[in-house]
Amino acid sequence: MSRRSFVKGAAAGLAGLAISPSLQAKSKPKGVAGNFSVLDASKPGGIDLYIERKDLLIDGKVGRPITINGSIPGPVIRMKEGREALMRVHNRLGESTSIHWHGMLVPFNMDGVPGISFPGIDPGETFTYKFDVRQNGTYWYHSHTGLQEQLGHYGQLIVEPEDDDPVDYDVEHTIVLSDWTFEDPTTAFKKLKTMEGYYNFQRPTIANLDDQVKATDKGLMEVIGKRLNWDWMRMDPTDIADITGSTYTYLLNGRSARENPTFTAEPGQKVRFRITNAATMSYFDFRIPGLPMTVVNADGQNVEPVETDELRIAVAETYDVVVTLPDDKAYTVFAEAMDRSGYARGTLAPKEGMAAKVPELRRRPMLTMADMGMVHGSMKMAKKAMGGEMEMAKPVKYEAHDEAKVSPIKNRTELPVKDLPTMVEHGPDEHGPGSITMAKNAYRQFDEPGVGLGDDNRRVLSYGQLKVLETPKDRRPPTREINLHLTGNMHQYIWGFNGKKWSESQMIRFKYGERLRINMINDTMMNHPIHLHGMWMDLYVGHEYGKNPRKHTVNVQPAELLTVDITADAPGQWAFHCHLLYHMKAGMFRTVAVVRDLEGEPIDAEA
Ligand SMILES: [Cu+2]
Repeated sequence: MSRRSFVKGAAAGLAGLAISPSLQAKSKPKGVAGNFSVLDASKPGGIDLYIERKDLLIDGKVGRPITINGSIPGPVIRMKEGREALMRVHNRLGESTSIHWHGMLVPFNMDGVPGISFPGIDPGETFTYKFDVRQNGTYWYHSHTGLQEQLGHYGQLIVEPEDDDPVDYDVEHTIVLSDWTFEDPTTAFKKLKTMEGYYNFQRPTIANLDDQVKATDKGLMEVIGKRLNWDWMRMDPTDIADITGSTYTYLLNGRSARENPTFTAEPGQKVRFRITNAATMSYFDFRIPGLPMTVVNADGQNVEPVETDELRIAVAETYDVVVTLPDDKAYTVFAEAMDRSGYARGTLAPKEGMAAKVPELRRRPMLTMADMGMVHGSMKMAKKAMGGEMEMAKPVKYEAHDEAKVSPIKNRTELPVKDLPTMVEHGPDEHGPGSITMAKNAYRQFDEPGVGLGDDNRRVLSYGQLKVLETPKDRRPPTREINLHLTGNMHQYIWGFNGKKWSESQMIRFKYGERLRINMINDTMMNHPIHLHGMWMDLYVGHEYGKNPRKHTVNVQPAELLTVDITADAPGQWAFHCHLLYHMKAGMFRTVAVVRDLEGEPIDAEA
């Protein structure tokens, strides 16, 4: 390479960064986050992916992420439906690694979860992933090893349809949202374990009571009274996120808000954004001020187009939206962290170098008693109400109980598929110290956009608006149901299901070929994005049964009762877990075994 071309290359790599030449020389940055490539895994011979620790400039500072082919996020991997995909993954780390293809239906030994579906990829080793692609849409991939995902080990995955794409668009852009920290993720996890609320600097205090009065439209005495109530419960109404912008830099395609990554289109063109939330702990509220968005795809599945102004994207979900660039102006692509502690941002414009006004962060939302299921009546009414009663689960001696006990095996009678109960009351059963609080009631919330949304005259997407474009093959009514409580103890940072961590739990068994139902009951005051590997979850949102959306990740809101139906058509054993990385690490994880009989071992699970 000539010196001239080298200099040109380096300048291009640093474009858009406000860095003085002297700083460039001193820190010798090896590259900038966000310079990722596009690879075709369906081409003959497949592709090679190199996992490597590397210094990169992130938000202008030197970080040491886990890169894939030299970048964070990793390359956009494209595949074709009906063809084989082949990826050779080379581990150049000093530790084991893995790649999980999130939302893809693959044989279990290609699913990439160490300890569940394969042993992991040792340092210096190469693992070849090979599978037939049987679906299309927007997906993503990431490490399923330790806390590697926090270090940048993720990327987008796009599967092109075999037949005509029902989505009409002129230009396509990919968006990977994530949360980066310059801290060691292991240190962050330790802080969460030992210092409750460590990253939550926005908690209400006497000093900011005035702000709270403004934020909630309540009188001072009422706010103080409410605050005392929360204190008594040893909970915190600002527990919106465990980790916040105090440590996180929110990234869009590896770029910080001030780096302003730009997406170009001609005025009049229809732009399809494929959006993945690859963050470990952060939900984003996504909007493009001034442009209505048409949602066309959710979790890789085409949906009936629905127009909206804003959508909340839970960790691990994907959405595709189509917008039309109306003129030769710039529009801000804005992804605000759910707890309002920061944002990721880009620009849609006819050319590079343009920018529009960046909206201000909104006020941090406050949880209400209703979010803890403390108020009777409809959620809409309840969210406006204050006060109410609180039931505390007494921290009784831990008593192991069989998951099968809460998973009654019904006779093969068909369960209803319409007009399911709108509310359940929490029974007298205790989940042990793994669940410090219980919502007294859990409610259907599929028409609720979520805490902090829907109050500012914007249309906000809710799950209830999602309808599959084409009814999937198997919509038999389920014949068996399992109740799964989402439980947690924030003070000890224990997260689990039915009061138990993964290490204390048994496999959840699905019978091969059956249709079964899981009722998730969120006993905690946090949102949890629950992900099932290998099989779809048909999400009950009250439509005609064939129209309910199909998801790989479902967000369960505080005190929500949420129901999914599943066809157990994937032999082997699979991961089923909360996709908040530190919740998963703390134990909010189950092994699902697809078995021939409900007492038996997983089918073909010798790997
Ligand atoms: Cu969780």
